[in-house]
Amino acid sequence: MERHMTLGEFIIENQKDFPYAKGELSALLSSIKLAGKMVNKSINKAGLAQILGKVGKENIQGENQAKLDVMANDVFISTLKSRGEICGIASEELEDFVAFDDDIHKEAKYVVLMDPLDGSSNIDVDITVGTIFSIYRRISPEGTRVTKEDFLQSGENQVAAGYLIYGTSTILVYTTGNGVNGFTFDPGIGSFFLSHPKITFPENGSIYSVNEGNYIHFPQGIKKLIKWMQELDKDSNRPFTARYTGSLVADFHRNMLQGGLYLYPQGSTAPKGKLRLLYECNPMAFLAEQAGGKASDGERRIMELIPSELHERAPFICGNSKMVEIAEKFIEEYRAD
Ligand code: P6P
Repeated sequence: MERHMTLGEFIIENQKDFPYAKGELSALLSSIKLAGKMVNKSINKAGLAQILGKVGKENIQGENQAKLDVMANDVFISTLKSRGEICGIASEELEDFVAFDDDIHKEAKYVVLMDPLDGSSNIDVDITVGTIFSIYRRISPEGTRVTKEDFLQSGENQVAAGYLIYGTSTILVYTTGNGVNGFTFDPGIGSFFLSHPKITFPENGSIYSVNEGNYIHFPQGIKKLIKWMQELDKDSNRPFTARYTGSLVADFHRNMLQGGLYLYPQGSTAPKGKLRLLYECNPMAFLAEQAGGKASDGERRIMELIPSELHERAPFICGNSKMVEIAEKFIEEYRAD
């Protein structure tokens, strides 16, 4: 019986796409795969932690969430460090970047930026969460200590980006600039198998994902866009369907497969939106563009933004190209309001 290719086989087969790489990127992607398996195992037991820890709501909820955020962060840092392919890591969970100062790691070519457990507040209600990562080549000289500038690169410089979605099944989705592919984890075998080859956004979409609880704070153009999406117009397949989980990875994954638009706009309470440019917007933007979609801050292409600090935020509009372009037109038309 024909079987699907494993993630490991796929990485090796596509290593030829990197003439200058001598397998380091492949080894790094494999370490992300291993860390994802370890985090997946802990998340699947999170419910048990709640049952075992029946000593009071705040203890379980707060400690459990804190533990899982920190657990995921520690697992990825230790697992990625152990392969020796990166000279440092920046994480949404940590105020500053982590430099690996020994001689072996200082020679490494790559840095990783990650959100180790995105949407973790959903864990206590058993809703899908994810891990998001970006890989860049360092710009500081090999053999020296990694610097903040190695992490403050525009998204265009990403060598690879992806996410793990811990949902009804666990899927690793990534790109190295040659399209987007998804691999589903088979816990019985302990391997990821190619399940979503060459993912592309459908040309049209009719899903939109936004926290409408923030509606009164949105710019006029976003308000007008939301009302436009809710109007009846059979020719443009409206009204659209609203789907919002509070987990970027889950909303992005569904919208990429079925066609949709994710919005986290700026608002009076969040002047630059909520999502972090480095750990959420850039990796998802790379994936979106590789899947034939777009990602902007409402005016500019996300991957062209030049970060000035590790935790800076950006308004984020991402999905089918057509839907992103419609959103940008509404923003432009009502900019003065
Ligand atoms: P809100 C999770 O905290 C996150 O960063 C994304 O995964 C998610 O889409 C968004 O924030 C949810 O934010 O303000 O709607 O709860």
